This record gives sequence, C-alpha cells and structure tokens, in this order.
Amino acid sequence: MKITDAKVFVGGPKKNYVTLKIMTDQGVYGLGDATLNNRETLPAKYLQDYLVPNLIGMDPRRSEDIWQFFYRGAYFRRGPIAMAAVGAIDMALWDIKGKLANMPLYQLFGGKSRDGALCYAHATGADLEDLMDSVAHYVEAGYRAVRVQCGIPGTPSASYAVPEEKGDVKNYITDYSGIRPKVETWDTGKYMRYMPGALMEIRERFGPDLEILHDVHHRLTPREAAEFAKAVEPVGLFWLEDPTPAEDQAALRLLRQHSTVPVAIGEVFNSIHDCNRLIEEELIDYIRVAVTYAGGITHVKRIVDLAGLHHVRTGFHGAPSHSPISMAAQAHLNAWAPNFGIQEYLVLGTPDCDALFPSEHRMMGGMVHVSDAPGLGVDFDEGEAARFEYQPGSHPVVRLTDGTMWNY
Ligand code: KDG
Ligand code: MG
Repeated sequence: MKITDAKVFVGGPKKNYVTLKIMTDQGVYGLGDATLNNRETLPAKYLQDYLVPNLIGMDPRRSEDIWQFFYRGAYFRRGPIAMAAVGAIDMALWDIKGKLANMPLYQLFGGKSRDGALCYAHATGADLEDLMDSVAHYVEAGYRAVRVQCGIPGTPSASYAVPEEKGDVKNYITDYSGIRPKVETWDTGKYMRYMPGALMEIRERFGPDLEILHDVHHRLTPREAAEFAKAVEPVGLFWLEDPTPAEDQAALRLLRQHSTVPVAIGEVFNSIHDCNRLIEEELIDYIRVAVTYAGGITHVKRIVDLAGLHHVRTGFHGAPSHSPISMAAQAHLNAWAPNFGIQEYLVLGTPDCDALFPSEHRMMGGMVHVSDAPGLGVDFDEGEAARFEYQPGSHPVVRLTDGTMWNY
C-alpha cells in the first residue's frame, strides 16, 4: 500500500484551519489538523515544501516509522511548527489505519474506559456580574464544568479571554483585523487582590457541585503563583491553569510546596521533553498538551502513558484554535485513556463548521460522546473549503501598566 498524494488546505469559518488530506492507492484517505493559532501558514508551508514530497510512495500503515523519519530525520527537531506538521501526518495515518481496520480509533488504543468524557466550557465576563450570567448560560446548557475569566476592576483594558463590552461572548482570542496585535494591560497586584474573592463568589452562587477552572495564562512569577494558589484554595477549584510561564518547569516547585490546588499546564508544549520533569516530580495534576502541536496521536499517547505512572491526568487543550479533526483525535484518546481527566470543549458547531467537517462526535449533558465511525470519525468537504481563504490575524500582546512587555 502506498501514499499517492497529500494536499494542504488553509481556511475555515472565522478560523484559519490547516487541514491535511493524505490519499492512498487503495482509495482510502486520512485527515490531519496542523492548525497553529495565528501562525497557520508556517506548518502549511513546512508540510508542502518538505514533508509531503517525502510522504509520496511511503506505506501509510507504517505510522511509527514515518513519525520517527520526520522527527529524527529533520535534525532540527521539535518546536510548534515542525510538531504541528508531523502531528497532522500522524493523525491522518491513524485515520487511514482505523478505516482499514473498519474500527473507530479508540478500539485500536484498547477500547473505551468510559461512556462519555467530562468537558468544560469557557465562561467570560467584562466584570463579575457579566461572568455570572455567562456561567449560568453554560450550566443551563448542561455543562458540569466551566472555566471562568473576568475583567479586573481598575485595569484599563480587557485582560486574557475577557471581552471589553458587557454581554460579548469572547470565544475567539484572535483579532482578524491584521497581523499587528492589539495591546492589553496587565496589573498583577490588582489581579491578585481581586480574583480570589471573585472566584469565591462564583462558588457561593453556583454551589459545591459545579467544577470551576481558572486560567492565569502564564502571568505570575513562581512566588506570586504560590501566594495566589494558597489564596484560592478555599474555592475548591478543579484546576488552576498555567500559573507561571510554561517553559520553566522548576517554577511549579514553590507552588507545590505551599498549596494543594490542582495545577494544569502544557497547552504550549510540543514534546514529552517539555513536561517529563513536571510529570516525574509530580508537580502537576493535569497535562494540557494537544495532538495538534505535540506531534499527533503517536507522541501524545506516550505522554499520556508517562503521566499515568505519576497520577497526572489528561486535560487536553481544546480552544477554538483546533479543528474538529484534532478534537476528534482527542475524543478517541479521551474515551480510552485510563488517566483521563477532562476535555476543554467549546461547541464549534456553527452550521458552516459542521458543513466543512461533518462528524458524529457529540456533546450532551456536559460529556463528549465519541463517534463509532471507522478512523477519526470526521470528514472534510473540499467543496465547502473552497469558500474560505486565509485571513491574517493575531493574538493580543500584553504590557504591564508601566509599559513593560509581559506574557500573553
Ligand atoms: O492560541 C492561544 C489560545 O489557544 C489560548 O490562549 C487558549 O489558554 C487557552 C486555553 O486555555 O484554551
Ligand atoms: Mg489556557
């Protein structure tokens, strides 16, 4: 069996999804997602110029060897661009494998460990009252777990994932007005003084059963993060996410010595070498890697197995940046993983997105139910794809109140 061709598409409804389609001489094809938020043209170019020409003629069933070929063979390995490209190939090869076996992928991993996978939504508000309305909306929609972010009084502009205007639903962090970023302001002192009380008010309003998550988005130093974690302990968070910049694995030691708040990190990691120390020293409770830019199913499965040895559970990244293809790959891993924790899941389901990526994966009652179709269980409509083209966009950047650049 041979790979005969592979095509890369960039575009989608309000999103630059990077979709790889690998064709074979037996008519079976596979799909992969290489979407790297706001840098989408780079994995697409890496695929088109370097990886696809090498793929032609390879046996698609040898997914492990092909992964090693592109990872080891590149010499300059790892990094989000390369790992997103390799990850997309890997997803597509697993999709082909499942279709050849006529089985959904979770069966190839070892079968289901659960009936549905708990997921969480993003609630957001310009202020606390606005956030309460947003949480209530998701609770009414059936979610049992909600991530909460709100504006900080006295901070001059919207902070991470928070709208400027009350009532706005800010699910898209990308600003599509061009590649020059908007500037947000961050005030650590005001955040540290305000947010613990706000989180407690949410707990009091919604009661003990709602799982509440909060994302600090890499903004605190290790000492500040330890102080913040102690302050929010009475809230009973499901997790505190990215309290410190993710590249410093040692940063979490101080927090761990001072607090028992569950910690989640890893959405920017590309490889097991970014998180092995965190996992082996048991400095985290949830690992947030995504199949999209952590090398696909083959590599993420290795991270999940290492995590399982150290009581670390999964909490795969699932921001709207990922296409339904990688969300499907994660749905299969979630169904199987013995150490599954939770899945970030924003209903992507606009009619345009559903038409572009038809699938039977469903969210019901706060749980994701995996499709039983062979392979990934998601398709890609090339006719629909022709309606969209790449739109330049950017994340905001962050400055402190005195103008110093800070971590987005
Ligand atoms: O592209 C960046 C987003 O994916 C990120 O800001 C989302 O932090 C995020 C999350 O937890 O979903
Ligand atoms: Mg995050």
